[in-house]
Amino acid sequence: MTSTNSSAILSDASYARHSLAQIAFIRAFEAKALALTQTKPPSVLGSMHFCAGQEAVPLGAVAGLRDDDQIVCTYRGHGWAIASGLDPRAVFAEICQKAEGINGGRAGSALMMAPDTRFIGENSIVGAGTTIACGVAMANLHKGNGRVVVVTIGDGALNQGAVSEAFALAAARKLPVIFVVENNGWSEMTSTDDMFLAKRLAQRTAGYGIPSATIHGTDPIVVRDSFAIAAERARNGDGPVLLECRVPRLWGHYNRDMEHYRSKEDRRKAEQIDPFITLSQRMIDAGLMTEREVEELREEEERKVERIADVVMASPDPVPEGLLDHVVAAPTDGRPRVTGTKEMSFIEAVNAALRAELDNDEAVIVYGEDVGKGGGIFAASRNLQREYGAHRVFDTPIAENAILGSAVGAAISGLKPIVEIMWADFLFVALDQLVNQASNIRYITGGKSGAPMVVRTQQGATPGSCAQHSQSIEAMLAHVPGLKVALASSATDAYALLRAASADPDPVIVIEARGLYQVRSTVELTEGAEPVGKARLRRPGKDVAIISWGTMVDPAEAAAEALAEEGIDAAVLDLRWLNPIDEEALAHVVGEAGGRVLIVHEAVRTGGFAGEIGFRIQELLGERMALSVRRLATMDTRIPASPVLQAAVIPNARSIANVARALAGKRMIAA
Ligand SMILES: Cc1ncc(C[n+]2csc(CCOP(=O)(O)OP(=O)(O)O)c2C)c(N)n1
Repeated sequence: MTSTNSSAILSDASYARHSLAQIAFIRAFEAKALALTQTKPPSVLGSMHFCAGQEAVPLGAVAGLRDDDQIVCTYRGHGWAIASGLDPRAVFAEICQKAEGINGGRAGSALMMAPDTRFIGENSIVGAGTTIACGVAMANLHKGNGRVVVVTIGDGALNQGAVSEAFALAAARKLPVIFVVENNGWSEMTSTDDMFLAKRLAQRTAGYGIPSATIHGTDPIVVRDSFAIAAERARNGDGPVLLECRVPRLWGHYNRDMEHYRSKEDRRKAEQIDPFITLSQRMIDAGLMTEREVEELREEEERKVERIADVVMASPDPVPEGLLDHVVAAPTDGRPRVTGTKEMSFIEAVNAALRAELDNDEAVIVYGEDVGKGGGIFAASRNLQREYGAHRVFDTPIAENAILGSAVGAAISGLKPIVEIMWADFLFVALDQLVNQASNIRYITGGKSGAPMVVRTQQGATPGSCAQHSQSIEAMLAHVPGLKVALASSATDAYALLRAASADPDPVIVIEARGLYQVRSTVELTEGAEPVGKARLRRPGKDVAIISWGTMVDPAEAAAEALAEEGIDAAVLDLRWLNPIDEEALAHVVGEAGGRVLIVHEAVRTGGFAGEIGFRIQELLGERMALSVRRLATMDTRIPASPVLQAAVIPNARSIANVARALAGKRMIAA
């Protein structure tokens, strides 16, 4: 472990003095914030996580970095935000959830973001920032701008899967990332010693080939110089570094922590290495400051904080007007120009759409497991690496959180990642990056930033596919505000929807149908893309409307054809988008069919999206006409591998026709 001796401070006197003032400022800043949560009643509500004792890490790090290097940090990020150069008043206002806060009160203390600056943001999901930082670094490499990304985690976060995935991706792609472990000896209420056998946590990355060091995080000179060395290495193309910064946790885990689990002795030891005390003592010992000057410096910084707090607390709270703005971007109304048509299979259409996007925009990158050299296990990206280069089309470690998290980071940074998650079932090991991360960027930043990324995946049962490779999961994704979800039911739409997703400024998940990959249809090749959220009427009809998406659209159409032979006129609407929902198309097709509607999906019944669509129809039309709404879905069961068993639980053209016939029969009786 490295530390400087007292004499080193003489040659760095002005930096040391500046650091002491910054530590005093951040300490006073947080003490004031803490006090505001402790008034009766509290002046500020909610949790706050303070960096008291850890201040020298952010300020030292920033001193060792280039001015445009970026920061991704944790919920314990007040010090990082201030050291990054954000206006302390705007930071304080955000902590107090005020309108003038950097996120207008949408983030609060633990999720501040400003990706349009060098401060990418905090993260309240332990470890999640690490894969996002990888994506920011990927964008830096892509642009060749020489920027380095610093991502901080606590010691406990080292045990998160996402962090291991970030190490793997950063190592595989030699990303310019500095991983920082702020080891304060505690993870919430659990002592670090109880969770690790290793005495130096920095050893963790040895197996990844990532060099590391353990340093005194209380010494701003050591921190600055260590970061400068790590940054130079990363900037030179030598890949990531990990710095374990040993720091004391002077206060509780958060503002209401009574620390009943912590011994007095442990707290006393922490106080002994308080960076304000140790640094000021060294300044005094070196004859650079007197005790009185130290005291005056501290009082001066406290006065600055008091002035900020007074202004902030007198400033207005956010207003509910505009509350729903920036959940997603405002809808667009683009019209693609058809440049030709071609008959192709579903998977060829995906390949053609990827190719069009790569041609269109240098910012498009395509990656995932086996996506690069191998061209994807279903050949979606076949030949693309050869044609567009390994810097734009590449393989990743088997690390779904790293794939999605890096896509978030790259998207925040101006790239357009189109990533593949091989099977929809695998999304579950990494959902955090969609549900907690991608979905929040636009909302929290009030539209200043977004995460324009596309996630391609495929789902559904095919003969022999096991229960972990056959689920239909669209409802779980469509439930999340901030995410958009499309399902393609043909080659035609595989192309159109992927192009639409790529043109959209928000995170979009395009769910393909593996069972249809070899099915051919005529694809309209286009310049530009249609806007998101448009359904496609496969067939008009007056007697009953069948609404479906993905794999069930073809069976619905086959059912409608069979019913036509019986004299029943059934409409088929391919909804295509579950979020946003095309309400106009929905209301129209149901209205035309006299309110008789059948919703069909391959996903299981309970919690399936038919429930949402049925209620939406009720809300849209319930006061205007009598409605008769039915649904047909896979039974509430695990999906068996045997094709015989699969056929017994999944809807098909015959079962769809049966329910639709019964619905249409009602009309005939009424007539
Ligand atoms: C994925 C996840 N799991 C658990 C939590 C709850 N939690 C918040 S902070 C924390 C402790 C983290 O400890 P450490 O990584 O050492 O960082 P420190 O808080 O000490 O800075 C826990 C368990 C969370 N926010 N996210």
